[in-house]
Amino acid sequence: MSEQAQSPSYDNDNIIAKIIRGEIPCHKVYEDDKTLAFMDIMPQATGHVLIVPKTAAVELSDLPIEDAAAVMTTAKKVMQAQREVFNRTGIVQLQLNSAEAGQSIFHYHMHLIPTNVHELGKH
Ligand code: DGP
Repeated sequence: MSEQAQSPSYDNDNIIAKIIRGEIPCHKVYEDDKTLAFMDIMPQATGHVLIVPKTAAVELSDLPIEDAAAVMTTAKKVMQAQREVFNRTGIVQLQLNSAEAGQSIFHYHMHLIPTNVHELGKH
């Protein structure tokens, strides 16, 4: 994992850092040099995917713009695949910044959830 732009509060032992290093298994759906996409272990809907940058960033404010661009590029690929595989157009894109917002793993991650926003939390 890149050490660039590391937040002072970044914990190298967070779950996503371990997944990126291969220390915790995941159901990978896409990977390139800057990003990884994998199935959420507690899906809010069928096909719930998490997209993460490989650089150490706690949240959006820590994420270098080139890594943010890479996350968005991967998100567009994953969203297209979700639409084809699950035959639905509605995909919720969600990303929480800080514990106050409900973030529970402190490595930046974007949720792509094939659902209606009003159905979130009801699964
Ligand atoms: P957030 O609340 O935005 O910080 O989302 C954290 C998500 O991470 C939550 O939807 C559940 C998911 N998650 C937690 N532990 C694991 C894990 O070990 N593997 C996978 N694939 N997902 C996990």
